[in-house]
Amino acid sequence: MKSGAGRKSRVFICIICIACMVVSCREKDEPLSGEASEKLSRELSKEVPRLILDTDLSSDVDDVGAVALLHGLADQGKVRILAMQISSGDLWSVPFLDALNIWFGRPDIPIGMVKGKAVRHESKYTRIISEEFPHNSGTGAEAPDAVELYRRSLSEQPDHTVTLVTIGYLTNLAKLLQSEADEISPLNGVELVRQKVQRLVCMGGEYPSGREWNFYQDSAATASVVEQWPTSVVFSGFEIGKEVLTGSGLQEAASPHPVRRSYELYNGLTNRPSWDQVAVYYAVMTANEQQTKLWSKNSGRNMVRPDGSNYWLNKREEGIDHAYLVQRADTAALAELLEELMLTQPNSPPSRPIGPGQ
Ligand SMILES: [Ca+2]
Repeated sequence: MKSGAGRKSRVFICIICIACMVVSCREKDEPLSGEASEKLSRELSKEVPRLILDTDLSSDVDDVGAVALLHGLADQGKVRILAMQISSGDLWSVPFLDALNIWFGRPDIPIGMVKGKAVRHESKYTRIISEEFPHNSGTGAEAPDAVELYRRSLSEQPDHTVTLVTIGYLTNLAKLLQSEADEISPLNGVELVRQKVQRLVCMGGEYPSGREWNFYQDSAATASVVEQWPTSVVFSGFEIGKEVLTGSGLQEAASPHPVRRSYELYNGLTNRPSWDQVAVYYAVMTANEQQTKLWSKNSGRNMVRPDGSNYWLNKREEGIDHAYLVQRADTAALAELLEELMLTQPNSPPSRPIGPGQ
């Protein structure tokens, strides 16, 4: 019995060894079929798009919808959020944004704050929600400088991989371009953007011409960014989001819910244009090479006047890669699609409302 069992064990070990050799030979000697190799290569190269959001989350409420929508797309694995930046001088914007990120299960997203001279408007909701929902931030006065956070976040990324989306004033981006080499990166702002950023998606301006809020609030910054940005820029104009109405559907969201609460405080849970949601949705979906049929692009050059108004030149120019969106989608269908993402529910929302700074 003993010897029989030993022989069985030896046979079993031999079978295992032969199986290993066969597998090993196949791995070394037999190339994958063309189709399998292509699939493997596709999977290895599949990279979730990296994104930084710059928002004036304070005066209007579409920024709140855009943040909710961005988290919804991140939940679907379509985007990786590297950082968020506040361009509004409202110091409550930071704890409010932190409360949103915690609510949606991403408490570690770093938040930068515009420093120095900044555009500031009263908000109907940032302070109230910062006091009603849990967050881990002090006010914006204690938050990192947005420019420093930009430089740090960008310098850590592979070249030409980052999508920047701005849905507010261009103050932070102008300062980023003006930034000098430092201990974070030997590159100045323009060089750093050229090396790390794939493209900028900008909600701002009106096309082919007009005068729009984000552009004229800090018109010097706008002119500087539009003139100097060293990579591709896609502009989503006032005329695009104006007719895409969302927000009233948040009445369906269970309360308490910070996005529902924001719309409640802003306009009593009625509809509002979706300027910022359109820009974020476009940026993420096209980074995933999807949904491009919803818009077409008109290439040329964006020109900004000192008063923040803008006009479009249809001719292409060397070194300028500007385009603005032209909507092709049915407006009501697009609104429905965006609002569904704004209704994203976190997997496990924080259960107890607590005060600021806790
Ligand atoms: Ca905005």
